[in-house]
Amino acid sequence: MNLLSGAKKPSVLLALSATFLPYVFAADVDLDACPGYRATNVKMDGGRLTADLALAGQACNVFGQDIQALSLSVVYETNERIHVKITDPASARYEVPESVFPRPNATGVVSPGSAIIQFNYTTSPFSLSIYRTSTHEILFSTAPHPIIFEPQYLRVKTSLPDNANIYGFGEHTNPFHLPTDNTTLTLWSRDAPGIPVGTNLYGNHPVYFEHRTTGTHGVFFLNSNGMDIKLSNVGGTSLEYNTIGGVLDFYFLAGSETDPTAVAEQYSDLVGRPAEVPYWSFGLHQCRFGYKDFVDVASVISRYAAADIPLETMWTDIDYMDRRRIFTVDPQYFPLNRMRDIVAHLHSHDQRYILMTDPAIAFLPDDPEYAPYHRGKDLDIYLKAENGSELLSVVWPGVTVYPDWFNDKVTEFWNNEFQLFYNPDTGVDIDGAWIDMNEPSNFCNLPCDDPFTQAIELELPPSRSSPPPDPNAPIFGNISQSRLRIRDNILSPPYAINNAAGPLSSKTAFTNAIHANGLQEYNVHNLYGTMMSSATRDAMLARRPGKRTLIITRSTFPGAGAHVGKWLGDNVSLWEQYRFSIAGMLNFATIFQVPMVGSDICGFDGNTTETLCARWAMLGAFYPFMRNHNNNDSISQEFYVWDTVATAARNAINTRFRLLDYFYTAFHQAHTNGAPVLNPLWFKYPKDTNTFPIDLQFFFGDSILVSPVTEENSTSVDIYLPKDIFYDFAALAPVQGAGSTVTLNGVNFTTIPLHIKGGTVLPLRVSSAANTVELRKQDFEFVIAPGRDGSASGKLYIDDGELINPPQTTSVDMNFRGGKLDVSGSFGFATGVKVARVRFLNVPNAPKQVEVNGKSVNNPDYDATNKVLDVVVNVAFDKNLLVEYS
Ligand SMILES: *[C@@H]1O[C@H](CO)[C@@H](O)[C@H](O)[C@H]1NC(C)=O
Ligand SMILES: *[C@@H]1O[C@H](CO)[C@@H](O)[C@H](O)[C@H]1NC(C)=O
Ligand SMILES: *[C@@H]1O[C@H](CO)[C@@H](O)[C@H](O)[C@H]1NC(C)=O
Ligand SMILES: *[C@@H]1O[C@H](CO)[C@@H](O)[C@H](O)[C@H]1NC(C)=O
Ligand SMILES: *[C@@H]1O[C@H](CO)[C@@H](O)[C@H](O)[C@H]1NC(C)=O
Ligand SMILES: *[C@@H]1O[C@H](CO)[C@@H](O)[C@H](O)[C@H]1NC(C)=O
Ligand SMILES: *[C@@H]1O[C@H](CO)[C@@H](O)[C@H](O)[C@H]1NC(C)=O
Ligand SMILES: *[C@@H]1O[C@H](CO)[C@@H](O)[C@H](O)[C@H]1NC(C)=O
Ligand SMILES: CC(=O)N[C@H]1CO[C@H](CO)[C@@H](O)[C@@H]1O
Repeated sequence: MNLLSGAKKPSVLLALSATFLPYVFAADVDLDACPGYRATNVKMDGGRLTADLALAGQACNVFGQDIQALSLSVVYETNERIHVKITDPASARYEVPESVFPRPNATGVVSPGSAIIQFNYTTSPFSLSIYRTSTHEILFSTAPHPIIFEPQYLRVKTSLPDNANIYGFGEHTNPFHLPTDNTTLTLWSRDAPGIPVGTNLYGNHPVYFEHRTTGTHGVFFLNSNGMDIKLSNVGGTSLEYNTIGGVLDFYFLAGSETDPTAVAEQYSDLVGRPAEVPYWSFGLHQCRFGYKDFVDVASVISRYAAADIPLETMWTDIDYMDRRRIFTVDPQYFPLNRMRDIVAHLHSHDQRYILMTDPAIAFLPDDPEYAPYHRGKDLDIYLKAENGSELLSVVWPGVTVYPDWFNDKVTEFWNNEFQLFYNPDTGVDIDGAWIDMNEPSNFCNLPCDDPFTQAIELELPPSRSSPPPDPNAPIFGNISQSRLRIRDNILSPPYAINNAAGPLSSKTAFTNAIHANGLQEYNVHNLYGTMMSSATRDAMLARRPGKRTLIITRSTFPGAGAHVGKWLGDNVSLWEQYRFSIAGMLNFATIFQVPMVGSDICGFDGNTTETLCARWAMLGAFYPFMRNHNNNDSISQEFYVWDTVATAARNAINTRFRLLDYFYTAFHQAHTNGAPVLNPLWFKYPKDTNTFPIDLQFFFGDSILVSPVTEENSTSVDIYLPKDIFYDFAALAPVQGAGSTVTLNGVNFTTIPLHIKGGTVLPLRVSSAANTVELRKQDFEFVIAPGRDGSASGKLYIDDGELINPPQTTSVDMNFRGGKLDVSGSFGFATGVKVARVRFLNVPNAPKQVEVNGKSVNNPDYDATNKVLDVVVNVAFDKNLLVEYS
């Protein structure tokens, strides 16, 4: 949530103080005229290369003094990964701490002879390139653009193929296929109301994948400083990094010449694989800012039940807090005993509860009642201003302080607060966590020299606008590192990144704040949200040891997915944002290794409409994280509010639930090897250039092609079908794709077009259920959708859905060829359900003979129109299974 949402005084918000900022955009200097470096003392030793780099001419000093001498280190870390690092040997510069981003273990160095990409260089001026061993195709090359290395400005520029296919870099509202024509992508965590197109948003992922018909590779720049990444077509397509600190630390990932999945897997080797989430996380989540009291929250739960829409998890935003102070409940509006009643009701109905926790803590040194502040003060865990006092900011409760995630005692503090406030016996027994405002966000306008007055002007905390409920109101009734050199300009560096908030410290913590380990906020700003994420995961694990966590954060850095999931922030109820949500989600799920992702369904800011909400409920059923969330001053948008939306939601959740074990299996796969849970079309059709720009269709898992209607009031959609065989998900009839666009007409407001990709054996639950606990009691069916070669395969993974290390698991492979389906694997986890039936698609004629485990089946059902053979099986799903027809 953001202040604009509930804004009382926009004029105060927009007033940026002019006294603070000598804020200038980078002058149009000819960076290519800089001298660059000359390589000397080049030493090669197997897969390691080192060299000295000396400034190769007159310093250009564009944004500071050029550093005269640098060190180059190149390591072939694996056959698919080369690590290139350029540092200043004379001075210890900031590098992303190991504690936040653990480097991959050096398992030894491989020989370049076995590597599938190679490092190459020129000596003077020094330039580096990476090329594919097999084809000598150049993937990255800094020639002829000199490297620039100054105290607060570092620049690397690579040439790219014309109109290169670049994906990644985030977090942004941009097409998935990034425009290369004059695009600047700025990385600097920012509370970004409305997630405006082309501006820096909450998180930072300096990684891209480049796709060519000859292969896909990836480049990860390990740097947490503010930066601008520029794509340009001037003088040939190029990509330029401009960062205001740290070192040049690049990992080049070879990817593969044939399968884009390989580069995702290699990136997961580097940043960590996604944490698994509990099975229930995939149920429907309902949230909004503006539920006014506990009666309101309870009535939403009841209304979902009455509307027969499977609500899995109820959420509450900051409304529950006493004067917006974290780790408190409002004694009148959300009294603890009634909150506990709500949680008890949810848990007894196999439903869950999640509350928001912000990082900022109300600064109340004179109020002994607010114990969390004092406990933090006693442990001395708050982020400090440059002069050593607590850094003050203004967030929801008024004047606030920030926990310093680098402090040695912060885990003790955070775990303890979670144990106390979220205590199952005495507190609010949450099932997951939601962490927001962790850029960190600050409402104080620069220069913020009087946060107390600003808090008053902004009316923070706001007073409540409704009277408190009767405390006994009935609910659930029947309804209706080392410091930087002093000469560095930490507040206003010479190169001004294109931060949409203006100066670096605007609307966030001051960049001259000092962390407990001496690091300056200037360098580690972009890590705050990800560090809060790991700390919150630790706190949730301490509450429920051994159990998987569902934690949803706003700000992320590479590696975040190993701890948390992500929602795409404060979007707007607009068709444009409904469309953009797919690209945003593909970035996180496919590129950044943060697969538990979704956008606020029906939109957060502004008023949604019935048809937008209906279409969005159905698209949202194919987000990994499915949550309806809404703002304080918007009209209600729970799915039961309109009949069309309720029907749309029921239909789509029905399909999502039937597919849930298929998707759960994909998630387990992602956790195991980094293969994405969502796939852009080009991941599956890498040679089909028509697929490269597509970001309004995607695959849910490997095989379900989702093609939502994308225009307001429209009941038709133009979809691209690659040259392959597909099956309509509803009718199961074959659809031949021709590598062309097809118009689907008559797509009403309760339908979303879905196709099964040929070559798939889909494991489905035979029916949906009211929640995921009930869903797990439904039988399975297998749908066999043969590919062009007549074969099909699939996987199914099942465990208890709760434990990080489940003792028993069931893992089966389904293979179909020549009329024979073979389901085999291990059945360690007892599902207690049966395989009810098997449906074979694209069967040209009624078969003469059908057998299940060698026993002949009488009168199998054959639908000649759709070519579907439906075989009743009804055997316990605890052993291998063979179903064949001839
Ligand atoms: C590296 O190896 C150590 C010791 O085997 C292990 O504790 C650590 O988790 C590993 N780190 C990564 C990033 O894999
Ligand atoms: C490596 O770079 C040198 C200098 O530019 C060039 O002559 C050589 O052809 C390159 N090697 C390969 C295999 O591309
Ligand atoms: C590039 O985009 C910027 C910002 O939108 C604009 O000011 C500039 O004129 C553009 N340059 C070119 C060459 O189009
Ligand atoms: C540190 O600076 C802040 C704001 O500039 C000021 O309010 C505070 O009194 C100072 N603290 C000390 C110990 O000087
Ligand atoms: C709700 O209504 C049902 C059926 O009319 C009844 O059985 C149940 O006791 C009622 N529950 C409450 C809490 O009043
Ligand atoms: C949303 O609708 C409400 C109620 O009709 C109205 O008061 C409000 O101004 C609307 N908001 C916007 C952003 O249009
Ligand atoms: C969609 O229909 C509504 C109601 O008729 C209308 O107000 C709106 O302008 C239409 N939108 C578009 C994009 O045509
Ligand atoms: C919408 O379309 C679906 C699929 O064609 C159909 O089953 C359903 O009855 C339609 N709903 C309405 C209200 O027409
Ligand atoms: C993608 C998109 O439509 N973004 C818009 C969101 O809303 C803000 C205003 O709140 C616009 O500035 C963005 O362009």
